[in-house]
Amino acid sequence: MSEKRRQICNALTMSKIPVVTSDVCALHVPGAEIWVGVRTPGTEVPERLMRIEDALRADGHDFIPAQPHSDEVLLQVHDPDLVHYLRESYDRWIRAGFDQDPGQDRVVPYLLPTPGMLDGLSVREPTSIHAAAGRWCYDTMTLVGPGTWSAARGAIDVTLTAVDQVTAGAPAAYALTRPPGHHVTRSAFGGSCYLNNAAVAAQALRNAGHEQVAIIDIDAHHGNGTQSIFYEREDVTYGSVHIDPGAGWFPHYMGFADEVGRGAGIEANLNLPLPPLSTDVSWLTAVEQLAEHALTRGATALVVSLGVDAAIDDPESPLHITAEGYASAGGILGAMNLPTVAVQEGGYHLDTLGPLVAATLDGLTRARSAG
Ligand code: SP5
Ligand code: ZN
Repeated sequence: MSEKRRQICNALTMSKIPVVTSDVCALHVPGAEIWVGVRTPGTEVPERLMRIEDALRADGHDFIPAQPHSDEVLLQVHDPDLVHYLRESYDRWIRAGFDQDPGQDRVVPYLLPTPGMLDGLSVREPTSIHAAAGRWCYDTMTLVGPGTWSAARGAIDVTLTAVDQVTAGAPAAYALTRPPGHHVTRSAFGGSCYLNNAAVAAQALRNAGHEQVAIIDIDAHHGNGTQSIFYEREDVTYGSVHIDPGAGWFPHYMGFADEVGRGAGIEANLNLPLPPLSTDVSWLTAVEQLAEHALTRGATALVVSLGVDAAIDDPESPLHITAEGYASAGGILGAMNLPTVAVQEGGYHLDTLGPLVAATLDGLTRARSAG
């Protein structure tokens, strides 16, 4: 086919990836992050949603409202007690009067039952909410406010609706999720995340009959929660390119190259940490390696943890990826030609995050159509 004819053909067949949204995702207002003990403005703000939505509307995407889904898949990837805690914690905090005395309007941990503290004893379920705050959350940056549960649970509905699109035959769907999810393990949340949207997407695709599902995580940070949920499983591969935790970056304790999976999950996990100031070429080489790893493992469906905080202007990471880099990453992922669910993770530079997501989705669609 001539290049001209191919372009015309693409224009006719190329439809924009459908975007699933829910208004409730805007209800989570972090209020602050307690960072080294100081109350700082949070960066994972509701406006992120509007900025992404605006860019995708301008680009001509179709929008689909999220449909309610049961807790079934959610409880396959998370401890029911974590889910129960998140549902109730804000109301318990207010009932205990912490908003009045000492005047803290968000749920914030003060005591963390670390392995060193417990010294082999199993963790007891604390009776008070201010102790429970450290039982389920592993940092002081991820506060629970009045709309947090609704938004986090709404993001699960957004995710599962995107999965439904793909299992019904759409080549790809994008879940405009907020809050993000990839830092949440089976039973602990943190890193501005409350429920693991990407893990829920992967599990739902498994339930729909895909024998091998790949998660590729291009958020600037290592998705320690997703890695951990699937670490011993051979049916879900997790691959991530991210800022090197060994260079002093969140999540600090996980995301190293020697974490390859455990037991049946050995070799299903691939971490590609990059040094600060890395640019497009090394980042895209890593994305290619992740795609190859997933295909070699026999993946028949793909979940993309689409964070755009590796971008050069982003305040939360020192990676220097351009919009063209994101478009090329979309191209690499699209060329895998698998049914694909992309879920939004991080990305905090309000002026560029919409165009970055749009560029990635555009790259994804073009590569598929050209295939
Ligand atoms: C989903 C996601 O991208 N989570 C990122 C969590 C990492 N947050 C680390 C925050 C470190 C402190 N931020 C203070 C910002 C001061 N410029
Ligand atoms: Zn991130």
